[in-house]
Amino acid sequence: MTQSTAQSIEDLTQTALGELALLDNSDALEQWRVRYLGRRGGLTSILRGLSQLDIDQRREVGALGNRAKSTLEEELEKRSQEVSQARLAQVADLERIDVTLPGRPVATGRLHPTTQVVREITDAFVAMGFSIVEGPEVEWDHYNFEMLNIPQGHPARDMWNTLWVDYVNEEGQRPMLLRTHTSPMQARVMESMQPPVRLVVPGKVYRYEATDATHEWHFHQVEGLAVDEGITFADLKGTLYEFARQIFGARRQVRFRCDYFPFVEPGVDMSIDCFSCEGTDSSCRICRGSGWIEILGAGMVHPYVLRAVGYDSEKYTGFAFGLGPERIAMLKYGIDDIRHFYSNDLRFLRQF
Ligand code: 2NM
Repeated sequence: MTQSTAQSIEDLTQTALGELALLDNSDALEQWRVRYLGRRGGLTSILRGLSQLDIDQRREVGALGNRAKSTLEEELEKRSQEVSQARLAQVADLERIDVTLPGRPVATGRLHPTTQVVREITDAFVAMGFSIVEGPEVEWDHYNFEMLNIPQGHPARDMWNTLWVDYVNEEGQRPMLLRTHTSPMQARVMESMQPPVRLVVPGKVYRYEATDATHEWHFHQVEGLAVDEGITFADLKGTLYEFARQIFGARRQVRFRCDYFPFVEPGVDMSIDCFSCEGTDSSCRICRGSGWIEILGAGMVHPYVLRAVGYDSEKYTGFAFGLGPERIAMLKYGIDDIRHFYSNDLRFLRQF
């Protein structure tokens, strides 16, 4: 009995130590402790059996058992220390910062080239006392055409190939559209306040149009308006000349020529002298040898438009203008295809 109990203690000790060496975390160590040293553990069971033995054997085997218990406890303590040290080292390794490594670049976004140019343009007018106003992109025929002296059947409606919204009213008409210019907002503002008015309306506009290098079905406009007593064509010229110099540089010259827009009379277009060849290159890519680049349309607000919004056209006069930021950006940056703006090619966008 003594012999076999002593052997069990020895076997159990060897098995336990063998397992202990393989444990690498505190949960496993605790399970090991319960298995061998706990109240129902292997060693405890053996020692409980000692009561069956006579007093001498009990003393002898008891001493053996206690030594085994101490050995297991000491080894457990040692292994616990090793495991927690290893864990600390692991954490330290994970958290180690190599301050000599180069920083990782932070990927930031940027403003779309159209947005940048729209802001440059509106900034120039804000500096001259204009306010910025924005309006709806889905408009009524009423504001987009009727109020701007373009009634139904007017040949000038052909100038704007309109995208109509499917909505049909009680009279069987489709009165809703995607605005073809931003001027409907100017009609809305004039309708809601008396002069003096000085505002610019930047925003998206839409045309039912096949796309090519110089045409998109959606693009941007900045349209402007100044109405007050005594505003003359000289105010139009001075304002737009100053604008051209802000955007294209103080050396620029401007040229006005007659043009037609139904909401103005007289109407003009404005060109700047070619900043690329200064009129010296007959095969210039920018001005095509003419020496002039057309950058906007303008005119004196038609009396019909002033009357439509409820202004006294005998008392007030005004000038208005419209321009395309994409076209301005194409000229400024030498972009040869308007479709680059909205095809979301990062190789294009990252250049701005
Ligand atoms: C242009 C050219 C000429 C224009 C006119 C108006 C309004 F609302 F006052 F009648 N807004 N914008 C205008 C005039 C726009 O774009 C080429």
